[in-house]
Amino acid sequence: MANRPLVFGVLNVTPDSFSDGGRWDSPDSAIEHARVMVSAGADVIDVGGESTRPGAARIDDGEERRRVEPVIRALVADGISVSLDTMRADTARLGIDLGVDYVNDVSGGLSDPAMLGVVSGADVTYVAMHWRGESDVMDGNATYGDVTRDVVTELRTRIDAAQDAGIAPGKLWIDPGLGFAKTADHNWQLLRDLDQLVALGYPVLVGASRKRFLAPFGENPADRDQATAIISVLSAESGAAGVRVHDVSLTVDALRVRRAWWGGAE
Ligand code: PMM
Repeated sequence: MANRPLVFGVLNVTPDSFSDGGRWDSPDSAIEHARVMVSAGADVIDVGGESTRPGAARIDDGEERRRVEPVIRALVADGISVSLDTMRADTARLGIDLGVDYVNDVSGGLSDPAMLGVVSGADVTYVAMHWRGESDVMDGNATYGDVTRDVVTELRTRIDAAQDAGIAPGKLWIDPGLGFAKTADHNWQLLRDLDQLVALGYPVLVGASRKRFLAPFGENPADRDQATAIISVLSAESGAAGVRVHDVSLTVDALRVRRAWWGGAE
């Protein structure tokens, strides 16, 4: 039986994320929500201080650090494994100093030229997501010959850049970047072909949770959690090492069903 993927609980400390914007933008409410996700079985909490929803404009980097710092401090003090979702090297450096285990960079090192160097000098795992430009332009970059082949090729260049910068192969994850410069059809094809990303030899993180391509299963983002949990199981079947989700409890439950299916003890 394949291993259970790690469950990354999404914690957007932002006023404007598409799926949960504004719900956890005070440190106390964010910390409380993270604890609830950990009780529900989250292995890692992915803290983000800047929205990457389509069309979003960038925020000031000081503002990003101000949003995430108190939350990371509290979660690390609780012994919770933290991933920091940032495209900025200075924010990553702060997270590293505070003790995060993962730096999750949706730009795969393309947004900030200092990022790979900052990460390579630290004892953290780097998640390189497939990306084709800032949120305000990405929808215009959703043109591919064959989306899986192109994403694999572009991720390979990010893997090479990470290794050239000194990031150890054992400290690198990759992510297809569902919804980032991708149409619904592109997302489904990437999910269908997930084994081709897994074949690159790095742990693969899948972030489908509540995204627009799941709109046929729920008009509002929070109504897409069942569809998300099913994708978590199907991703696990294709060899994903992690799933990034808003509703931790549904995904953990679905992964328990998968475990029982394969004869694992409950
Ligand atoms: N998606 C979002 C933000 N960060 N990080 C990774 N590694 N993969 C993703 O798919 C991803 C991400 C956008 O979703 P949100 O607004 O719900 O956080």
